[in-house]
Amino acid sequence: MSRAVLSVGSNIGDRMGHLQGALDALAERVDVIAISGIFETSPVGGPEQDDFLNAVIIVETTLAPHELLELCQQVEADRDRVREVRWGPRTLDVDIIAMDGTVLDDSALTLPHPRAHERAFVCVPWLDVDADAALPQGRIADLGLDPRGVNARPDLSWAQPGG
Ligand code: A4P
Ligand code: MG
Repeated sequence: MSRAVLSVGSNIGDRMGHLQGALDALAERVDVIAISGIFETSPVGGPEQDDFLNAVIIVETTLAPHELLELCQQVEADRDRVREVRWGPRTLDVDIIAMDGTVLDDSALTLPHPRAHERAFVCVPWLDVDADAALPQGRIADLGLDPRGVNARPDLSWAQPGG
């Protein structure tokens, strides 16, 4: 079994519905170990676009890294994800942030995710589920990321997967 850290984000349409849909679909194929709270985040990079909802989901799986990527992309496609602009608006983005200590860099998959350590919209939710979260760049809690633009939304909550 490998443990993987997944980042989910949405900034089009029923954002919470898309994140919940991602959780439900993932839970059918992998073991969900922990889920962060929901965060409202200012867009980073890309064109002018609406705020995102972001969260982190920790899973355990026997899938190989590329199989997990394929699952993430299937889950995105099921939420009508259309790839138009890099870093542009999306119904659902599911990225693999890290998978145990796996280091990998090919045309389809880079692990750990090469931009995760500089992104508060990934790291703040990750710390919310795992205070000891770490990347090769160091402990996330020690990276000194600027948390501005990343705000907890305690009014939003997950439903039990499949419930
Ligand atoms: N790919 C390589 N490594 C990975 C990985 N570890 N996980 C490849 C997932 N995919 C990986 O991704 C492009 C290609 O990256 C895929 O075909 C896959 O083979 P994509 O999802 O089609 O496009 P993208 O998400 O626009 O590109 P990218 O480079 O993954 O974007 P980022 O860096 O993830 O940024 N601002 C806020 N507030 N919240 C967000 O969630 N997201 C982004 C996307 C930008 N700004 C944001 C947010
Ligand atoms: Mg992506």
